[in-house]
Amino acid sequence: MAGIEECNVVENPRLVVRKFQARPQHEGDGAVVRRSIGRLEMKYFDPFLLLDEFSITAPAGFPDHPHRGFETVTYMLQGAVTHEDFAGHKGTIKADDLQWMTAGRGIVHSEMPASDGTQRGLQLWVNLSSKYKMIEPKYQELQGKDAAKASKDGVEVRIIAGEALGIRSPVYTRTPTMYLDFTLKPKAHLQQPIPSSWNSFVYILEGEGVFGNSKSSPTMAHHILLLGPGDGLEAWNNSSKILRFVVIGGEPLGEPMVQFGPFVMNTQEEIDRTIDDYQYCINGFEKAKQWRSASAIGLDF
Ligand code: FJH
Ligand code: FE
Repeated sequence: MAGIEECNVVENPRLVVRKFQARPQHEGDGAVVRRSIGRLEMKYFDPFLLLDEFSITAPAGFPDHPHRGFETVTYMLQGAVTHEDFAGHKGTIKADDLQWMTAGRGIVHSEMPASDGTQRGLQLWVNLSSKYKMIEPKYQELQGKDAAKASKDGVEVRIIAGEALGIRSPVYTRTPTMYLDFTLKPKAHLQQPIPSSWNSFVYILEGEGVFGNSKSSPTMAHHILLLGPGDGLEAWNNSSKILRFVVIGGEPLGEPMVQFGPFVMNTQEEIDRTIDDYQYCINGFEKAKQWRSASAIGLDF
């Protein structure tokens, strides 16, 4: 009977259809990432191209490199990274800060640890539909203190994109996307609506939780859980410790996708043109000519 104690916001909970551990792998210059989406077994979960959890110490990082055709979403959990692009846009992304970067027709940038100690964060790559792949690059940047937050009954949420507990994020998503960072106290239970036509998954950051079906066995940190059909997620923290995880969902683009490393287009012909554009510094890559980041030159930021 719904409605006596609480109104059921999820009537048809999504079940976990696939689950795997994101194991560490080498990336960039001496960096190690735990890649869940974007590795061989899970090349594309439309519209998501990649999810990396990164935990590094200087001097490892991601020196000058290009992107075209998608968005990178960098969310720091601990420490900080500095970034700098070929158009002079630069800054530091600190713990709890968000950078939503629309690479569009082209960005060349560096992402390097900003301080000593461990830097921990997530980077998500969201594909763009053909009509947005060649738009001018754009940034949406939000400091942790300005992030949308809500809490209720032992559930705390930071709303990076989309809506939870009646609060909306100010971030604009060209590919309709939700991105929620939940912390559940021991014994807390969550019901989070997710549009039925969207692809969605959970990535666990800390602790262990039960997802989809209250009788399923608990899953630990660094695991990704792909969710099946339904109108939302149910999760339980049956442990005696904090449970922290992100829930990410997006409307599938349903378009052909061809990827060559940091370039993501719709056809092989567009990829070939992109490789030429980057090599000859044209069609959006003009500023790459003779540009090197301060970190590549060895200057202090
Ligand atoms: C050389 N220079 C290889 C190179 C590769 C790259 C790359 C990186 C991230 C990332 C992941 C997590 C994060 C929060 C802080 C960033 C990623 C994060 C994904 C690829 C292909 C650069 C220079 C290189 O960037 O920011 O957590 N992940 C996919 N690779 C590079 O960016 C060799 C000499
Ligand atoms: Fe990058």
